Amino acid sequence: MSSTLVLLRHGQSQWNLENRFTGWVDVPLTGQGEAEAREAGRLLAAEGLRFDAAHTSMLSRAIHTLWLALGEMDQPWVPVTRHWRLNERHYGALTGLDKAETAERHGEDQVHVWRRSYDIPPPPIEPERDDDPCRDPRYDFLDDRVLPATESLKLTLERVLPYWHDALAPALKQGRTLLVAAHGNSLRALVKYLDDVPDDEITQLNIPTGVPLRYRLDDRLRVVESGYLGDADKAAAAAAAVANQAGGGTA
Ligand code: DG2
Repeated sequence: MSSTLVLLRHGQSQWNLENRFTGWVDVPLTGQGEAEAREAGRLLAAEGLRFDAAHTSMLSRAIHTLWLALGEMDQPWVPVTRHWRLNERHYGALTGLDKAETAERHGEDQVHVWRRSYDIPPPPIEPERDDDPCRDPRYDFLDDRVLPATESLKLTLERVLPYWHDALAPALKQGRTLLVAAHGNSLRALVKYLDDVPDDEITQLNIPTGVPLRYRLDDRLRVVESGYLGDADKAAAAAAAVANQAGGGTA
């Protein structure tokens, strides 16, 4: 039995616009981000996709993107699960900093390592910072020991994978069609896993905002085909723009 999984990074957020490291900080979509989410819905509708279920993080930019996309598809009834394991990677001490200024201060190579390396996390967020987003009451139900102070992509994948195995994979094995609206790095983690991308190649992967990435999977959840919906050149240009947020050309 084959199945379809669509991964959708949220539309442009306020801190994407301001070029700030965001991670677990709950920032809203911009007007452009809302338009990207609606356009994603139009692309999904044009493909005739009908979702059995949708999954998102506990962060508003992903949740609102999902609402807007499903609304545009006229499928607002699709059951939605929000889960902290789909949150963006925690950006540690970089949280809130300007990406380009951080590159000027620490060098583009160092910032590239923090943004895109597989297993090197940024420095942990300082314990005295009361703006650590993990302090938000929405996470009070969680054991403190699972709350990150920083995350590499590897740590993000280790946190996302239980959700894949418990919630996503079983439904896909039953042939369900799923939509996952999440974040640049929580989705990079899933793409790394699905496509079995080597550690040293995942550094080149950048996911654009608001462009649906469709996977067709076989009954063993192996990828049969995958690709962005809509204009491929536009998706590639948007991914390149993400790579360039801290300067330095290709990331
Ligand atoms: C961005 C990704 O996450 O940033 O945390 O700043 O997808 O929630 O906007 P998102 C952030 P980069 O890893 O691309 O710098």
